[in-house]
Amino acid sequence: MGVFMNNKTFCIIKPDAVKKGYIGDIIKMIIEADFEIVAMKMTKLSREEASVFYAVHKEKFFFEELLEYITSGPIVVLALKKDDAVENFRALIGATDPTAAAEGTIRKRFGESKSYNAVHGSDSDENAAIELSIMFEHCDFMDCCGM
Ligand code: FUP
Repeated sequence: MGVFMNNKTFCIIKPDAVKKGYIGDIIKMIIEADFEIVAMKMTKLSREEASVFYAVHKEKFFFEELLEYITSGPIVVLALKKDDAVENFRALIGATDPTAAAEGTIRKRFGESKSYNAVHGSDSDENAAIELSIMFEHCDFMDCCGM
């Protein structure tokens, strides 16, 4: 194992999925895929927070649209635990473009387009650690206080 834990990942249930009432169905799929939820909250990102979170995409043509969208309404953020969490969660959510996502994936069921794709999942252990630290305080985690 490298410097980063490989048993945690970070998930966002994005504004489109929250607005359409999919929070419950998405969390059910996450639990049925044997992820443990170790932290969770509903929040709304400011433009500043979203710029920090999506800093890796700041040169991309879709950056402005991405900021508009992710700040457009409430989101649910989750810290998820499972062996090889990043890889397993990427498999559960499916391809970025929902039309290309495999059957049975979250994005196939609930995503609408490449931008409105229902959920985010970290793409590496390093980014999972960064994203979790941006969105949560250490004391938000169930396993930090032995529960
Ligand atoms: P993913 O890691 O699957 O979320 O996808 P990417 O890292 O390629 O994209 C990051 C975010 O940018 C995605 F949530 C969707 C958004 N995006 C767009 O809005 N338009 C695009 O053309 C590509 C990505």
